[in-house]
Amino acid sequence: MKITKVEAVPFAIPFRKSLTFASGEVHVADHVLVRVHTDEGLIGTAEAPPRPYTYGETQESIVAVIGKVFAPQITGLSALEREVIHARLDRTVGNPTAKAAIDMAVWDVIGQAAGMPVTELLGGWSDRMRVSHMVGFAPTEQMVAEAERVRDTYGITTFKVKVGRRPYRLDVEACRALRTALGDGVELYIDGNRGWSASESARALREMDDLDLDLAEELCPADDVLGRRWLVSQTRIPFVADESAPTPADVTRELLGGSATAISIKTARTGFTASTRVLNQCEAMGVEVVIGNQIDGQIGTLCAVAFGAAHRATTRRAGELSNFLDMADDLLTEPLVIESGTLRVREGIGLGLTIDSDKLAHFRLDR
Ligand code: MUC
Ligand code: MG
Repeated sequence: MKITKVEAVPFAIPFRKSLTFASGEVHVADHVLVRVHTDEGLIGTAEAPPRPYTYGETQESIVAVIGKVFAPQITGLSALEREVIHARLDRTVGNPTAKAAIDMAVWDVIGQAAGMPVTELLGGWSDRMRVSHMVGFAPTEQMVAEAERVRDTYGITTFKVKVGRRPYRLDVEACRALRTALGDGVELYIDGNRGWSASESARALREMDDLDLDLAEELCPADDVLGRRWLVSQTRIPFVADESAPTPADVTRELLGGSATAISIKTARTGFTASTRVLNQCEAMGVEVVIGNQIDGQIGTLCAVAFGAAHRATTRRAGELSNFLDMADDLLTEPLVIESGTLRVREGIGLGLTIDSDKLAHFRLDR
């Protein structure tokens, strides 16, 4: 089962509704489709979503690093030599979504070769996850209207509210309006994408103390080391590290340093292999996790639910699995469906995904 080729195909699909947050905004899914081919004719598939404002990767850099660095390093290896594949990829620092997509595509090959669903190979805990929806920056009434629409249309009752604007009271007002409109039955949590200082975060959290927030994520930069520790030490809800903990080593540093008390696991940046390491670390240390979203398309979301549903700890909270709903189209032949607030894993061997060749021909940028 030798790897014969690793393809990196750039494509662009517009968002019907863009997502704006403290560190950036997304109007187009300018992602990279990654396909790992083997000598037995199996093809594993995954997608890499560049987030330049977070990790510095761009669509062009992902295509280049896969084509020039990673593909030559792993071509000729067996897809079963995952440790060797990772040792080669990990010689290069950074490039998380390029590495993660290769990892997940390799798992897809292994699942297909074994004739088994990847989600069952990973853990097989459940066949579904509850879904959490991200509400981006907008005037308060629009944020409320969006959450109500998503609740009424998809049955979603967990919302992550993007915060980190200045003055911070804009976000306090939006969160209060969401709680009032949606009632006590929904779960609300916040993600600042490092937009506030530690002291702004502390004030905002104090003013929202009565809103029954579940989690607070990346409210201020982890690089404000003492400020962040000071904030986390006084926060009464789990404080989630997302972009400050993109690798297992970062997870250790943030948790042991007191800069976070929970971890966002994103298959888009740690694939299945390193996500398993992060999850094992967190379970061993008694730290809560949440399945995050890197503003993935349907391929990435299918991967996230395959991993999230596979494990007990990742199913405790709703997973962030709905960003694809705002995209104008996608590449799967059979679209993902969110019903009654849940997303089911895809049945079938491997990752169970099939790419619509007409759509790929239409959206790919390298034709
Ligand atoms: C999130 O949870 O922060 C926005 C930027 C990014 O890196 O991921 C998304 C969502
Ligand atoms: Mg986040």
